[in-house]
Amino acid sequence: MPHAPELILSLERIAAKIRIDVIKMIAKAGTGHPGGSLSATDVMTALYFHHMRHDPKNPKWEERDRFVLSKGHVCPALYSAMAESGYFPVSELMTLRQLGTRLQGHPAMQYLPGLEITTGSLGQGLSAGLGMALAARVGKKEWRVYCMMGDGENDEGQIWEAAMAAGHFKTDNLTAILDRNSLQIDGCTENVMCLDPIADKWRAFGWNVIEIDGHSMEAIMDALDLATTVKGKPTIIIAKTVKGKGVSFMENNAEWHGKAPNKEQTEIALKELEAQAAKLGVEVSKED
Ligand SMILES: Cc1ncc(C[n+]2csc(CCOP(=O)(O)OP(=O)(O)O)c2C)c(N)n1
Ligand SMILES: [Mg+2]
Repeated sequence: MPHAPELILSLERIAAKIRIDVIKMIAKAGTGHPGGSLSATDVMTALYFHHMRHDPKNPKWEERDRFVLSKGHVCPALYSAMAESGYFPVSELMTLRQLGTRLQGHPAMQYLPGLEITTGSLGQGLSAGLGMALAARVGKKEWRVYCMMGDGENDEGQIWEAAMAAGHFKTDNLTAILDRNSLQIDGCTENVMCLDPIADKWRAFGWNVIEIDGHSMEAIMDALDLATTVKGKPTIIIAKTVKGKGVSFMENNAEWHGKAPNKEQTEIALKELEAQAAKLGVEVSKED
């Protein structure tokens, strides 16, 4: 069923805010990963603000859907989605990477309620998500598992062990999202370790594959809906994205994988993102 234009617009507005948060957080910390945070923002927004069943005021709610951020380095986007949806105060975002913060440089579940798992060492999230999905099946639970991976992360062998097992066990309550921004830490994914034909590879492991524009809110919402209807296999949504999306000098530039913008660069980035937000009708407060 098509989604109402007002819903799509409201999600686009939230995504615009999250991108602003991401830049402010990383700039304040002086360290972090903006590129992959900005590419993952739209999918994460759709999950946290519409698609997933969860209760920010009750993070341990047994019936909640589970989200696993396997590419843990992009946690600024996750923290912002969590704060903006009510897990903790938005003001806490500015503690990213400070000593003693709950918002560690990679997600640490022992500190922050709402995180399902500690990640950062790439390659492990899909295995954990698969375990959760199987646990739901054994417990006859309705909840679903969503696992977001990076494309560079798909170089990890453990991903393919989990992929094979998920296909074998026909875990149709598991939806993976591949943030296909075509860049990783050292440059173009196809030069570091050729992934294509990536869709065929996942299909060969027994997965239903949906390929979308990962910045089209409409396409993201349709794909997430479709994934829940597929029976007998897990689904992977290959979301074609732009690393650094929304900030002109960060877009498609591997240099911005894991570095904070300086003062001037932050000003330019925020000006661009705030203009995009304003176009969508978001009121941007200068004090935030
Ligand atoms: C096991 C492991 N090896 C290496 C790293 C260092 N590392 C951090 S991010 C990254 C690149 C990830 O690229 P990708 O998955 O494409 O992430 P994105 O482009 O979404 O930022 C690497 C190699 C790590 N975190 N874990
Ligand atoms: Mg990548």
